[in-house]
Amino acid sequence: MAMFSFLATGIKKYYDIGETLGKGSFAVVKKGTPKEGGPAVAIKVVDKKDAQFDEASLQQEIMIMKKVSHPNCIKMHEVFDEKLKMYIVLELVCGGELFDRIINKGHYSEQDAAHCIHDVTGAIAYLHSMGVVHRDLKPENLLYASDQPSDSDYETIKVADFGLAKIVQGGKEGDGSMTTTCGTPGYVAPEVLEQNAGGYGPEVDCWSIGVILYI
Ligand code: PIT
Repeated sequence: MAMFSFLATGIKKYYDIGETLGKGSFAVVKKGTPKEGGPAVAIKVVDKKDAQFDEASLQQEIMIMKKVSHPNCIKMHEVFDEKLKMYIVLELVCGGELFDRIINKGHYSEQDAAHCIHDVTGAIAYLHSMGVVHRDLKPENLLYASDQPSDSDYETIKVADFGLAKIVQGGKEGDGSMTTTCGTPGYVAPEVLEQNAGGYGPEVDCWSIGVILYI
């Protein structure tokens, strides 16, 4: 059973914060090493003084991540809410983004693509069953678990960045539908871009998975 602590201060008492791993939505993600020993973590650092900072949407992201427990989704461990910064302690993965893997590999086989999409559809089916729509699926938000792939075992992918995720009730029907235009051009479903239409539902994630599969 997962436990979450929301500590008011003092992440530096518990973790050494190291190198930058990447950039999420409106934040930087750094490597963290627990002072008391134990496995390293990823720490999403959000600057509350940043013009982009939106307390309500960060609280929503944290609320969603608290519920998420799936082998193909990055897990949240704990949150440190300090005066100037919010620190979200996350599961560490070291394999880098799918985006870079496709670029660097030169070739990306159908088998690689099948494994990748298997993991992503598993994660998204789970999220949808919980009423969570990701809304920003793209190769930059799909992370390889390991940078030391073994030959026997295929490489696990994990979905990251729940910064645009939203909870919907009852799929696309009724008041559960969404109207906010968001996401990343190129991966976003047409109905998300059609602002005057009748809203959209969880299937917008399936559109993005289709574009990712094609790439
Ligand atoms: C890692 C390694 C890495 C990036 C991340 C995690 C980012 C994860 C993440 C970012 C978010 C979010 C959830 C997870 O909402 O290079 O282990 O903005």
